Amino acid sequence: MSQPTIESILQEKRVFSPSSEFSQAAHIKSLQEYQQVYDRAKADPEKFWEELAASELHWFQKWDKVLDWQPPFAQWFVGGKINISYNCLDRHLTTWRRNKAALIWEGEPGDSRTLTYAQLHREVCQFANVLKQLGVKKGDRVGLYMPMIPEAAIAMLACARIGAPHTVIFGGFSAEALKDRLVDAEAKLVVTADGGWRKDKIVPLKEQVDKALANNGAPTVENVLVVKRTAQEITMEPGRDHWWHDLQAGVSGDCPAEPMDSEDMLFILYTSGTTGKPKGVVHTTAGYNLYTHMTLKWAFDLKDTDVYWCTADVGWITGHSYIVYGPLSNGATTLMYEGAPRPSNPGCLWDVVEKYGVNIFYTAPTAIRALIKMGEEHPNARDLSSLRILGTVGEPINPEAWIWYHRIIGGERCPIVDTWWQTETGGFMITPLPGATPTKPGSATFPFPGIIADIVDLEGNPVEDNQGGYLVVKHPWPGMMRTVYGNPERFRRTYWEHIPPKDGKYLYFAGDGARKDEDGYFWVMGRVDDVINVSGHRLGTMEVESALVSHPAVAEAAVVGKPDEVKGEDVFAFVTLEGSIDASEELEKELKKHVVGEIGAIARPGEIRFTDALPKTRSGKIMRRLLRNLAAGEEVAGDTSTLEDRSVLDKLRGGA
Ligand code: 7RM
Repeated sequence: MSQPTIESILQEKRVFSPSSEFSQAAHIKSLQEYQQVYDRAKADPEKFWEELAASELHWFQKWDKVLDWQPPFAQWFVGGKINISYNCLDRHLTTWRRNKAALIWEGEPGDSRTLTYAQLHREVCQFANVLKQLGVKKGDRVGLYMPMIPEAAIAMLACARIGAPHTVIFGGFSAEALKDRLVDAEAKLVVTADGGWRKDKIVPLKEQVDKALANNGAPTVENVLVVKRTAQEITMEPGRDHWWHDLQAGVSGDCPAEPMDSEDMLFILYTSGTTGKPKGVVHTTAGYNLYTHMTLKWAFDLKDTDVYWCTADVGWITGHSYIVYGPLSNGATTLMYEGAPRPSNPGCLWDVVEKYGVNIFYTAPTAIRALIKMGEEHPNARDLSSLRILGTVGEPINPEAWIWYHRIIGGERCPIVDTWWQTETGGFMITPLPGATPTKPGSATFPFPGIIADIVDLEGNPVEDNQGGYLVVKHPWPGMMRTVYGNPERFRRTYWEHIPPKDGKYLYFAGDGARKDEDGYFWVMGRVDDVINVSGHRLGTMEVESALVSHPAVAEAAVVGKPDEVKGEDVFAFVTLEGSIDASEELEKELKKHVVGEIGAIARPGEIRFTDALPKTRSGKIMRRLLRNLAAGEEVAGDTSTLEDRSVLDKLRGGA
């Protein structure tokens, strides 16, 4: 029941419509209204976004031009001056929201904290002043390697306030991966914590930072700020390392937001691709602010009274757009949770829903599948009646998980909002609007207003309904990534030339395969490149292969995704060893550990199969399709005539 199969999806014919009470109270109230808004946006996207920019955001100075499109490089709201931290904080202080909960934090073990807009504003201003005191200036990059604590959001907003782009590095990444990202971003300062809670264990974040910076590993980093969270023993390097609470104490809470150009860089976030090292996805200020604001408002039908909870980690785009910036820009109450369901506490999510009366809940299919396994007695034993909308993101959701979510968590009354989007897109691209869109389990339904999406072949020609093809976007949108940090050519190649532009018309290539059904519903099938999706996290097979071959015992490695009931896909590695070295269980363990050290626990191979040779074509290309079949325990399908040495395949099968 892991990944939806084509068969299960083609058979999926159920349609779920919102109740009329729900629709009447929603921002967008009917499919007809969605159609009207969509058509208006399509007819004149610039006018559509311009009107929303004027009515929804605060500007220090208005723009001169809505869109400057020099394919594939876009600039939105050119000439405008804006600050996203102002839009997330200051502008709410002059309204009744001043004393509204901005951030509710539920920590481990049993800690909690609520910050009102006024309190969050003060903390952000103070921390912005701390950054300034340490010499951080507009344009300097700041690395954040944080647990899920309020200080993560505070640090992001403080960076945005002074115009220092942040780069958040997920706390599950290894010291090696952290170092690579700090080096690529040329970070001047790192914010971290002594440790963080992950399930029932402490993750030694500061120790990883020490490792990353050892031997001048990231030479641009001058200072490290450390939040005291878990209070275990750590070493502080005099002159370089400072406690957050020491510097925050006594610093002024007055720090006016810097008026930023619309196109000033807001953040870099690294994500995996087909080739090479992870790419630094660059997002800029105004377009990202507007896009995350509008998509959250309409797709989650956000109301001022809602308690909104997204379970992602701030280390991923979902945490950036939909824990921090989107909700706070809307003046919402956003909940941040440090914990995770685990055998010792299988009902913890539902305790949080009950404790705070959560109204909107947003999580990933992999989490839903893990919760199904834990048993419905846990949600059934809690009062979940506050919930009114349920969201999902990260991978295609299998209809079985969709139905369970709808029935057991949503009590059959909550619309399911299946949001298709990417780190690169900044915000939701294909998503139901819960008061308007009849949903089909497994389909992300229709494009958001202003988004022109299609399914095409490799030449860019639209394919017939229900024919599989490549998911593309045909017009720039405000939340789109602007470039790959330091590598505009890679940006052009990866996203805009994979399907060659025709008559000057550029198509954004998402890297996903999809189809559109006879009713125009989009069904995203998954990646069509060498990216695997492990528990909703993107991982380049080549990254894992590089990690494996950096071990002295490994000669060659090929990594594929193996279907997994809970994770969606698991990492499966085929490895050939250096001449004199023998395969052993011990070596398998050591290699797994090595990958964790190079990348992080999310990349740990579930299985490593040692082999004498890898199946290759006559031109030397590894035939991954065959390896995927083998990993899945399937018959090797399709054409094998290009295989150079057929005995390799027989041997690999023998090992199965
Ligand atoms: C937000 C996020 C992006 C990739 C994307 C897809 C897959 C995400 C859905 C989905 C089907 C969805 N950013 N994906 N959401 N596939 N339905 N609702 O996940 O950059 O980390 O990953 O995730 O393959 O290309 S991401």
